[in-house]
Amino acid sequence: MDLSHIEHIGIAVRSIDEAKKYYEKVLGLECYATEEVKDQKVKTAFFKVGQTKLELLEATDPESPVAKFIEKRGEGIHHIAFAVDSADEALKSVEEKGIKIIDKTSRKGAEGLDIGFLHPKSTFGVLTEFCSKDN
Ligand code: CMX
Repeated sequence: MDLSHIEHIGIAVRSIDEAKKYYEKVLGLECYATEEVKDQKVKTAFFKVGQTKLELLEATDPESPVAKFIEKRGEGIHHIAFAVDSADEALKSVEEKGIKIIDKTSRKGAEGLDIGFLHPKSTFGVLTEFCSKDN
């Protein structure tokens, strides 16, 4: 498995419209895409800083993982996503090493990437995602 870079950092917010003002007007970043990921019950907004993206996440349903996260911990960093050659192979590889995974196989995430999550209880408290482009 080779992690090439941090693909994005996911940030849970109550309102993308509100949070966007900070990223755009204070930090001077540009929101280059917004997308709803129905499967994950979230709306997303993307910014680029170098080759790393920031992904703002707003829940679209009270049962969304992001809604539960905000209820428990408040707004803030929700997950870190690593770019890999194959999310499926990376998930398999860490599971073989005893890490608890959330997704046995990858699913489709924002920007058409194949994504899969590792459980934060197995990764020192950091919800971790692998992302890869369709092979
Ligand atoms: N980072 C770190 N710890 C987290 C966490 C996060 N993002 N979300 C939950 N936890 C912690 C909880 O605080 C809890 O800890 P304690 O037991 O110490 O209180 C523990 O994990 C288990 O939490 P839980 O409430 O029992 O379980 P949840 O129902 O909240 O589920 C998780 C947690 C990670 C399994 C679930 O959020 C999940 O499957 N996440 C993956 C999918 C996802 O997050 N999608 C949204 C982003 C989609 C995208 O980027 O497109």
